Amino acid sequence: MRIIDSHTAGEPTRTILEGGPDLGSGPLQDRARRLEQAHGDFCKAVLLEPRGHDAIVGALLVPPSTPDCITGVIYFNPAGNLGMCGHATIGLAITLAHMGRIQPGLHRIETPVGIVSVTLHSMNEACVVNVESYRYRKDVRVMVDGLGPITGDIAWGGNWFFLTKDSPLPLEARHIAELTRLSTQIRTALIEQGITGKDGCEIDHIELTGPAKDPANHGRNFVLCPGGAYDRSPCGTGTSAKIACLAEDGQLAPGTLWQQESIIDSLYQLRYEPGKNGGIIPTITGKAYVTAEATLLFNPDDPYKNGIC
Ligand code: PYC
Repeated sequence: MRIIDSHTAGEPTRTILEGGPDLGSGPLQDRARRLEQAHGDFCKAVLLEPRGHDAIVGALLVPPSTPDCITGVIYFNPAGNLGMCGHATIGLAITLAHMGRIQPGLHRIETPVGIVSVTLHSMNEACVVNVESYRYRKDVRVMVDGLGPITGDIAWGGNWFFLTKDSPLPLEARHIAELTRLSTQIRTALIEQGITGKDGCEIDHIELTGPAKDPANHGRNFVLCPGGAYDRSPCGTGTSAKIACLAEDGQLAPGTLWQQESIIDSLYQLRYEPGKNGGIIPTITGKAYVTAEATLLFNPDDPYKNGIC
């Protein structure tokens, strides 16, 4: 199986160029569902140790159903599929440029939650116009064991997020283990208390937000991803959800720059335009670098050929 690895603002993406499972034909959403339901072993084998680790997001290239898209893509992590993925879309664009498959300019990419477009600025920088993002519920209180009540907004940015107003702990890299533990407790409490996104969708990403460390920036976050790893990047879909909340509160005007820091100090630049359905259309700009070109081998005799789960 041929792969190319990259990282976007520190967050890894593994693009699978060939050798993935046969998902049949039809709408991309259906093929994505088949990947999740019937090929969990494949996803874990590609991402987890001993070939990888739990922070990697997989980007499986598939034929698009819409002819003007350069590719279809299904993003997944060890816990299942992602709807959209900001960092992985920037990583994918840089990977395709590295392979000589795309040139600077605008390209459309089909994801299971809609078509996004990506503009390749250079060999290491791209911007993504994300799917329409919106706040679903404001000031939702969840009781968390040992922490008490935590208030946050529920918003969609291509995935579902619970965004706290403040972080219970300073957003500093030395607190990553504790931030991971707290965010996991919040996610568990949301599930136990039946607090969901629209149509009962599970809120699988927790975003602790706070003020920027560098006064040149506008916000900082810690994002817990569904597999239990934290996002090294400022999380493209998570920051889309964040600026959707700011827009609704009248705190960020269309076209205004929002510079978002991650927990490891990496950066994205975002702006938005109003969407057609009352939400916003975010544009996320970031940098990515290719880190490896490889062929993954799966020896049938290897007891860990499906990953260490
Ligand atoms: O950048 O959207 C993102 C993302 C989601 C999960 C990991 N990264």
